Amino acid sequence: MFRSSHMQWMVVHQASKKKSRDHSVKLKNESSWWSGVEMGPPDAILGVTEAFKRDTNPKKINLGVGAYRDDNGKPFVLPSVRKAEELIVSQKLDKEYLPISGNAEFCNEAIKLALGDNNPVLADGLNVTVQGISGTGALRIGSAFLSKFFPGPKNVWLPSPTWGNHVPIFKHVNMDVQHYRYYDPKTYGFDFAGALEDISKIPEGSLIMLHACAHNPTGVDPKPEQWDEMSKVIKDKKLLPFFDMAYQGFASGDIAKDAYAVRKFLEDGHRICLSQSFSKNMGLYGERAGAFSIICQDKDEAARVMSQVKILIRPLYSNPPLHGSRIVATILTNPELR
Ligand code: IK2
Repeated sequence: MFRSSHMQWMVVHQASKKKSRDHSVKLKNESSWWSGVEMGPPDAILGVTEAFKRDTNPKKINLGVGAYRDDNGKPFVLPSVRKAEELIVSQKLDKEYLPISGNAEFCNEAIKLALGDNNPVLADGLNVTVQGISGTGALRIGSAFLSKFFPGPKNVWLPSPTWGNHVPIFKHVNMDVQHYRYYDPKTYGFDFAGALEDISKIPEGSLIMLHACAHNPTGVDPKPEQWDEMSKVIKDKKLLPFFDMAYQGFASGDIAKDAYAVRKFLEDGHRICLSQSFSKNMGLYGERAGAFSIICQDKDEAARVMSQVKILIRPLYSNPPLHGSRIVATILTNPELR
């Protein structure tokens, strides 16, 4: 049944393809569709990797994107990841599509890692968590949702400086990008007073982006008591905090310590957005394993938000990739690998 209607479609499609081939021959002779496309600059971070690959100097070192290397400077895959892959392959799992929202076990484990297993938010079913195409994809889902549904001003306040990709991610969804002071070059530390002063001037009901830990590019994080203070000011201003957690475990070596800000803000009653990446803490860069979460007021709201997030994802990439999510879920549910 499927075959015959599919074959019919093929016949019609082949005929129309021939027509469009004739058309493209004509176009080539006249002018190109893309003659007006200007050369763009290489990406500030990934462009360094491209230049590194082209460079023939034997002493070259790639100081662009951060990724695990062995003592010979070669890419390093964590033994726990290798073991997880062996376990996955040995199960001879199928390759069916994941749901739009991704691998449910992965989503569940990801959000538990961020919030802590016993967080009441999870027990109450207040989280909407979907798998993203790693941290960047999670941020893209978040920015798309916020640009469509955030009731506050259509701008986002980012720390200065911030990860270079934050700016285009929000600009792509037509949100204005503003900055609050973060790094103090005089002390090489966190500009606590400057950050608080700027945050206290952000218009009420706005969106603020916070690096949960291991701030990129400075590596400078607020201390727990500074987070406490920031949580108060952000609450007073009724801002929506969007945490980008791309390095859980990297700042202190302790998953829980690095989640301090996220957990504290929830404890203080904030409803947050959260993007997570497993590129760095599991060294899964190319597997693109990440998650995006929104913490809602109640279960009913969570169901409505989930329905809209899925509507946004479906025409973007339909559903996320399997393998990386299986690796993460295997590691997080296996005490030895974890
Ligand atoms: N958010 C922050 C703050 C990051 O530093 C990164 C990863 N940065 O390094 C890789 C790069 O520059 O592309 C991300 C999000 C996104 O991480 P990923 O999409 O690799 O999971």
